[in-house]
Amino acid sequence: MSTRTVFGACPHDCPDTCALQVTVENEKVIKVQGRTEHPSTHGALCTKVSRYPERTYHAERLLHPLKRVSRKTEPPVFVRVSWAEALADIAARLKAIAARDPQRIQPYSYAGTMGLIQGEAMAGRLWNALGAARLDRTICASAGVAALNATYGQRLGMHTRHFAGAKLIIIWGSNSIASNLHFWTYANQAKRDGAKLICIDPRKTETADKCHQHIAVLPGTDGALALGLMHELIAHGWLDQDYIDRHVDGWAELRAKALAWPPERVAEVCGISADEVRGLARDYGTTSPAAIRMNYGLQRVRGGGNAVRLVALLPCLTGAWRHASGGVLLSSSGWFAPFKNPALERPDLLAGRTPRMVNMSTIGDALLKAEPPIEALVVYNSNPVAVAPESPKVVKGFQREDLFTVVLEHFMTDTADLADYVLPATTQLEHLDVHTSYGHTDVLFNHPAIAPLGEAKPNTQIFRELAAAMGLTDPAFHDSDEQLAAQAFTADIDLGLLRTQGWQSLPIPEAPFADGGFHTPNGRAQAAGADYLPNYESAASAPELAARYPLAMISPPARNFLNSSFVNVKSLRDIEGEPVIEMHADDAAARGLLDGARVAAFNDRGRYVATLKVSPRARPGVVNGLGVWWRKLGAAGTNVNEVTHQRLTDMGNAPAFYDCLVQVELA
Ligand SMILES: Nc1nc2c(c(=O)[nH]1)N[C@H]1C(S)=C(S)[C@@H](COP(=O)(O)OP(=O)(O)OC[C@H]3O[C@@H](n4cnc5c(=O)[nH]c(N)nc54)[C@H](O)[C@@H]3O)O[C@H]1N2
Ligand SMILES: Nc1nc2c(c(=O)[nH]1)N[C@H]1C(S)=C(S)[C@@H](COP(=O)(O)OP(=O)(O)OC[C@H]3O[C@@H](n4cnc5c(=O)[nH]c(N)nc54)[C@H](O)[C@@H]3O)O[C@H]1N2
Ligand code: SF4
Ligand SMILES: [Mo]
Repeated sequence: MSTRTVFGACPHDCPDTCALQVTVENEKVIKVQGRTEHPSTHGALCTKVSRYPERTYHAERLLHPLKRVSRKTEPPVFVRVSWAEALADIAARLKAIAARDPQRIQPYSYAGTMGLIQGEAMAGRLWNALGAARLDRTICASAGVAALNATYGQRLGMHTRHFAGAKLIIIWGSNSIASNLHFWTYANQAKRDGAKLICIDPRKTETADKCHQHIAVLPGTDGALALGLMHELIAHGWLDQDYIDRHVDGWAELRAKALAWPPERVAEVCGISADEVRGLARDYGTTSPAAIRMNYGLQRVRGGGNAVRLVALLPCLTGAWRHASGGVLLSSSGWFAPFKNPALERPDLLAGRTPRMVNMSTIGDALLKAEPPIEALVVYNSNPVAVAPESPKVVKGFQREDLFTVVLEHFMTDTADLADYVLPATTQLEHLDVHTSYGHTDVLFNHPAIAPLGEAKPNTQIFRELAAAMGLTDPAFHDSDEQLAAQAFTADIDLGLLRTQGWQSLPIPEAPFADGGFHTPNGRAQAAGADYLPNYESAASAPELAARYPLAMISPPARNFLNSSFVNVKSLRDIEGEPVIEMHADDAAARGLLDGARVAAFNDRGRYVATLKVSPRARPGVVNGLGVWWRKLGAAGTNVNEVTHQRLTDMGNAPAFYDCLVQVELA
């Protein structure tokens, strides 16, 4: 019997980017564990990824290319074809479109793997060489990214590990226990050392359960709460005027806005009490060091970018940045920017062309209305039919008979069901990759642990072979995955060390903004322009709509899924049980709905069927539709994106998933 251990990195869209240790016995992976030596993730994995072998060896893994033989509006029927046949046919179809207008070819990808190599390294080269349409990758974080760029010049923040030394931690728009486990370890350490933990979230999450206080704001009102905190900081003299004078531009303007937000007004808009506003301001104004773990939950609404700006400015006003354990963290990804090679995807192959850009968050409308039309769609690392907003339109777009769709996947997802060709891709255990992180500041290496299963190929290899089949001969398409990895970073990253140790930590200052030095052109934080914006859909901004659809619905992730990944892993699906809508007892009673009833959340866009859970996790007026189920594994072939809309956030053109009104009735 031969046993070996291989070092890897978790590929999933999660801030933690864990270092993995994979045990292979007789060429089969028998265990995936965390690496205790890796300081940032210290050997602990989440439940999902400890089940990685179950996902990889799943009986339904795609192992051969498949070609569709049924109509798009009929139940999917596929036949097995050879790689040679699939690639020749796909190449011919794409070449014919490219000869007319390459912008009618639309790539669609996101973060199924966060790896730089299996992400865009080779795919980007193909799209650039063809002059295919570009994709605005906005579906998750771009409102927050735009907000941080506008405020601080870059996506930068505190070190996760320094949360352990804070005396106050505000967890703002994040269910960290579910979605950022390794941050939670540090928060818990601070708690044991006497820190106060406060959670700001419409839902009483598992994380809220473990904090000293939970403030259940209405969705999309965080900007108003931040302005109210500023009001109190001003009124009580809790400002660090020296820090503001030296490091903040636009304070006079923001100060004037904040003065219009006394606690009573904030309380009314946010659906909380004025005392909660006052108490939170007192805690924040008088505790040091004070740290804010902001996350993406609060930016998925119309005013999400502005809300992030306002929250991000709070540590400038109290001077919390002076301490290593003070400040704010939304994303650490900007720290990697100087270490990444901008030429990896070979933008030079565009040769001066600027193809049109399509926003992935409005793919439903784009497929139905774009001019010139999208004629071909190549999807990899994403499951848009399940995860993109307003899925009735996304489905309709994918069902166009005149659309040629190729999907690279591990499984027959809702998206693969609507493809013309499905191509089997390798998992993280079968391919090489390198990773950055948006939680910590380490680069990681992933060695392949086993050979590809069946006829699966890495994304890179599929795009290499497709380029060859299309007659593209640039040497850029000959680089191996090893060579791509060697090109991913600047010389400051020691690839040799990365391969043997598995990770390399970036050299980052401990208290990065203790003396200002933000990454804006003048080094000062920018406060001008930030303001509260009400939701598209709320009683205040759309009273007629709210009369018909009086419940705000948010759709945060379920703990045991990762977006729509793992929904088909039975042991994890069994923990989640079934799609649920959580509702407060008062709202259920007002509708005569009982716990366990099969209900539908609906609005003018669609109807999402799920099981009602009458639960104190929901506040009055807000229902929680935990996401993101595969439609075909959900109830009545639906998921929560049946009812979300395609309007975009104030900054970053992101979806406003959590800015959504519905009514709920018996299904
Ligand atoms: N287990 C698990 N982990 C994940 C994921 C997953 O699907 N499952 N997804 C990964 C991905 S892609 C991402 S982007 C990150 C996301 O990481 P986070 O942004 O930390 O995501 P969540 O944990 O869902 O936290 C969002 C929280 O925001 C709350 N929320 C919703 N609307 C509002 C609002 O208007 N204001 C405030 N204050 N809170 C609001 C929700 O109830 C939810 O608890 O997590 C990653 N990690
Ligand atoms: N209503 C609602 N909708 C949401 C959200 C929400 O909170 N509420 N969250 C949003 C967020 S934050 C995000 S990030 C998006 C996520 O949306 P996506 O990035 O589409 O994420 P997943 O649903 O996990 O789908 C990723 C797919 O990539 C595949 N994959 C993984 N690795 C590889 C690989 O190496 N090669 C290939 N070819 N495929 C691979 C997986 O099998 C999986 O099917 O969803 C968004 N949608
Ligand atoms: S999903 Fe997140 S917590 Fe789970 S193993 Fe991957 S990086 Fe770690
Ligand atoms: Mo995300």
